[in-house]
Amino acid sequence: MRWLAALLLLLAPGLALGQGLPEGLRGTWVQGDCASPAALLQVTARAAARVPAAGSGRLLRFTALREAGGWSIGTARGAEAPRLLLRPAGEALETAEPEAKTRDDQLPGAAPVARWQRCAAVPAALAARHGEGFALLAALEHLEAACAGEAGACLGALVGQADVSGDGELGSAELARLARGLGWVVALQDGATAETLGAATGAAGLAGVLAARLLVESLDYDGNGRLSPAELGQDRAAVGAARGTAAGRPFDPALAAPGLDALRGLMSSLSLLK
Ligand SMILES: [Ca+2]
Ligand SMILES: [Ca+2]
Repeated sequence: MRWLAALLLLLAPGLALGQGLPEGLRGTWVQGDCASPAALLQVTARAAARVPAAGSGRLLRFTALREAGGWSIGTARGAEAPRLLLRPAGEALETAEPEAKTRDDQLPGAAPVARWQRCAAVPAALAARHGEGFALLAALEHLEAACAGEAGACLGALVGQADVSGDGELGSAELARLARGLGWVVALQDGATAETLGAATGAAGLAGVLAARLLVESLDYDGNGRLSPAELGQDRAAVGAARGTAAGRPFDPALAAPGLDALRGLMSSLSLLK
């Protein structure tokens, strides 16, 4: 259940962050040698994922962004509202992860500044281990934009993001890839180390293959072996539209978005066997 709880938190509505992080900061960054990186950093419009060769990784999905002192400062959800500072340094990128107690007007405080470079390619083993997670991280941002409204648009966007073959539908391999990416993102959000991240995504991959096959079996109404957006939404897209009106709880229109509910339902299906 912890996996599911983490997934639902991941899909909780965030705030609109304007333009997001500057384009020049986004993409894949490497710490150390390109052939043998000490860590990878993936920066998207509204998130940053740091995956070291050893030790704990970190995923921050920002709920607030601002510029100060030459830094872009992202603040993420969490008990201590963790922050990440990023700034360009010539061709390189510099980051700092300030301690929770550092005041906003004293950033980055005593936090060490890490330096990152672009590489023409990352080692194949690392690309294989993290590529699907990086792709899902970016896809989530597209989905959040599309899923604030009605379910049809949300499921269409999901197919658009996950459709590797380009036929406009999702087969079981594409759904399994989605499950592996989800497993990676959820594990990293949970503070996985480089070692446990591999195990977690491996487990999510195995469960994802089974869950993806079950999902295709359950919803493939025309029997072509793939799921169209309409099949994904059949009888299910409108479920949950009445959420968020319980007494004493502020109504949050984003939380009640049928698109988001449809997405949560589908992603939960992919994690049922975890
Ligand atoms: Ca496809
Ligand atoms: Ca079908």
